[in-house]
Amino acid sequence: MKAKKLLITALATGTLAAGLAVPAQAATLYDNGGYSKALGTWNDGTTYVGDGANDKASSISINKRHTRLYADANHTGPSVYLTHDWNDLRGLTAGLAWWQTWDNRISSFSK
Ligand SMILES: [Ca+2]
Repeated sequence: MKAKKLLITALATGTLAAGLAVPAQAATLYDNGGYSKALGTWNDGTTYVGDGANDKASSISINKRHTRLYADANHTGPSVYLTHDWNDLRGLTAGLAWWQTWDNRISSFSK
């Protein structure tokens, strides 16, 4: 009886869904900054985001899952480990040469 009450409480507050439902998808890419014009959503093991999204992302949301981004397909090339969303990838330079940014550069993801 007590367990049932806890379950109902959890459902009512949304904590059960948040605690158990691990998102299947890791990252959503957007063509523009500010999470505008979604290109698609991909999971952690994506080896290539496809021609429609390759080298186009200007902002990214990672659904609270840490994600490594790669400049090239198949998890190759320069990479950066993200721990939070970025609303303007022009401001992210880690892992690249000093004159480069992650704007219009992402090609694949891993965990
Ligand atoms: Ca873009």
